[in-house]
Amino acid sequence: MKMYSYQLSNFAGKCRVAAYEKGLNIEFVDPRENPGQKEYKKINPTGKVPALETDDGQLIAESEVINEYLEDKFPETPLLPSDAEGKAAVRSITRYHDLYIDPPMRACFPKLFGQDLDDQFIADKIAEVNNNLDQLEASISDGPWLAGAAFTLADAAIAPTLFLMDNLLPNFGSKKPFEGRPKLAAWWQRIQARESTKTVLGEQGAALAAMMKG
Ligand SMILES: N[C@@H](CCC(=O)N[C@@H](CS)C(=O)NCC(=O)O)C(=O)O
Repeated sequence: MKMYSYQLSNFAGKCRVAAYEKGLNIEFVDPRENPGQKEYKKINPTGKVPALETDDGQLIAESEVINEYLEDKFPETPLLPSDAEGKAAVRSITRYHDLYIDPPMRACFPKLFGQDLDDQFIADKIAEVNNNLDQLEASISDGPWLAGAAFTLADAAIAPTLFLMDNLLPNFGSKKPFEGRPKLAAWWQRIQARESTKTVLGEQGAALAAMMKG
């Protein structure tokens, strides 16, 4: 299998966490280098990462669809509980991530690349980010993992995004994401010690350092 991925991308990061957890043999490719963005759009019209090319040549886009596919195809190391209620609890976190947690953070990114965004716009988005993080803090389990005793797709989804928030939010005048959120802060310690997430956070860190260097 081949996965189109950027090292810094939080969406690609959540799929790399799942792939590393499951010990899968996947070739990771940056589509800006190979096959190049123009050709990549012929394979994946949105041009976004991640996308997974299966061994049969099917292209699967959208990070959560990819992770659910990996879970269906390689269930030996499960990242979803076996019962319907447990699955729903994990999926409510992954969906909350995609629909609510990521978008207001992402809306601020153009400012990092020199785009002149209105101060009030940034302030509103940062307020939304912090409100959503408060809601996440209120809804997660007491641990050790976000949805309870087992590491799941919920942890895979949230960790790479919180890496970006931890490193980038202060640029927008926000407090750090773990400040005043004890459950998330304790979880973050565990995330940094776990092999799959430690690896992905390291990959994101190297890519961020390279980007900042210019
Ligand atoms: N809903 C998509 C979002 C993917 C996404 O926004 N990827 C970003 C990187 S984090 C991207 O490829 N941006 C480049 C672009 O939009 O051209 C998913 O879950 O996979």
